[in-house]
Amino acid sequence: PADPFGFLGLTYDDVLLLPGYSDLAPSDIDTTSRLTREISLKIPLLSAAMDTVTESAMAIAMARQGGLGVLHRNLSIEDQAYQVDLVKRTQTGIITNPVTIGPDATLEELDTLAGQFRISGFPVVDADNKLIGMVTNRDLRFTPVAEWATTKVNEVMTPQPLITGPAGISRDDATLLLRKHKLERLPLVDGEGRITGLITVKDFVKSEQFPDSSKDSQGRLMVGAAIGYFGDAWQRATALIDAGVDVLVADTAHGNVRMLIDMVKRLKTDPATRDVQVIGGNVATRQGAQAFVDAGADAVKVGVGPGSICTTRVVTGVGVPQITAVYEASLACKPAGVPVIADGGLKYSGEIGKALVAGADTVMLGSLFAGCEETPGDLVLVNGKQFKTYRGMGSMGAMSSRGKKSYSKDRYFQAEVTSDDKIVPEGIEGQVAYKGPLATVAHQLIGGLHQTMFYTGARTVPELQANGRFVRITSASLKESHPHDVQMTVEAPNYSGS
Ligand code: RVP
Repeated sequence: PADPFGFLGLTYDDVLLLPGYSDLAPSDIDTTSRLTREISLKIPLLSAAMDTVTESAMAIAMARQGGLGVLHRNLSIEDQAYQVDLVKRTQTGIITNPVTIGPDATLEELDTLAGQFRISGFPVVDADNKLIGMVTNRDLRFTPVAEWATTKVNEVMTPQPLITGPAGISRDDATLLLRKHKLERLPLVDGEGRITGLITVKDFVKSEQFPDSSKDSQGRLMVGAAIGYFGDAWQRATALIDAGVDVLVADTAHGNVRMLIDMVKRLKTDPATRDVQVIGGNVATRQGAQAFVDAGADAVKVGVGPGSICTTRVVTGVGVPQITAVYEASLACKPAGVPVIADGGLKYSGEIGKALVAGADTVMLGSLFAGCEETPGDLVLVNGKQFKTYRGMGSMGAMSSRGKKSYSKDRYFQAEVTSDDKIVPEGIEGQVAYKGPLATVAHQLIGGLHQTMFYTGARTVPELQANGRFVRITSASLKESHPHDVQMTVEAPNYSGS
């Protein structure tokens, strides 16, 4: 090429958004944005598919807030599908596929089932799936544990006649029935008396508490899950679909790879899989994004090396500063109507708006969420302060066979490396400050985005994307942006210094 150095790449700290004329009340502002061709989210946030960030508890919390959790894949296929199942069975008014039990099951089996699915009440059905009773944890309490192995469900259950609702009952009618009969649970049956659903009071109250939650067409919480292309990735994809996953994220650290692009193409053409939304990633160039657009991806995820725990750029010398990467990818995605996800590198709420103006539609966060109560792993106490572990999926810890088997090291193209001392990591292991429940963390992040939109005069995300303008800044300006020349004495909930 004539100019071997190409163009200058910019990242979050290189730019600020220009203020714009604003004639808005804060309540006018709407943060809804497109996740994929077919799914929109009320808040444009995703939690990263990392084994210290997103398992079912985090995915549930994310969907309740109006975002989406992407389940990591450093798990067996069965375990990951089970996590999807846990999310799909949670909250939301109506459980469409309730776990049932037979009348001849023992109380010991009932207890095991209750633990496995973390639920406390079951419809009892006959071989024909007809409802013959209800049994709950309470029914266990009056039988001594020593007799659980020999006592059958039909000896303790509440038998028919039960109060039931018709299969297609409305929310209002269900509320009336629950109130009138002071029910904890309302089983739903079809004309033949076969079980079709279950409503619990607890879930009904919760779905009122989370009006913005991300729900599928049946009212269940939405969830994403990561897959790759290597080995049994196809089986993983179909198992996740069977469990009800809404979005598959087919990604590796370098997504501009033929086998991964082929995987996306196959997922979007095979009749067994093409109805699920598929995100391809990660790329950092226009050409890389175009390859996924051409393969039929429903969104493209952008980010090579910006992650807080990522060493890809130092280990390989490859990467593109994130604002430029997002902009370049959007040049391929926008004309095709394919949303862009800015993945990694965000440190503050102000960077969400920057990513959106650069061309993203949603952002994926790792370090900003890793300190939440709902992430996997225990609290670590260091010098009287609480922390949670946070590590790269390309770190030694996530890729080595120390501890337990690594299922995801093919994300860093190390699937065939069998001995730990031959692994070439591209990430580090560390910890972040404990931040409490996701709801409070998300409140600060979305509160920041609201202010971005107010300061730029944008009522909606598409308005912000269309009208937002950057100013490039120097390192002197960056210094001016942060608090300076003062000693911080009180920590703010959305600013931790550096
Ligand atoms: P951050 O939000 O800056 O912590 O970045 C999270 C992102 O970093 C993830 O969504 C993923 O794309 C990337 N990642 C995860 N592991 C590694 C690694 O080990 N290099 N990178």
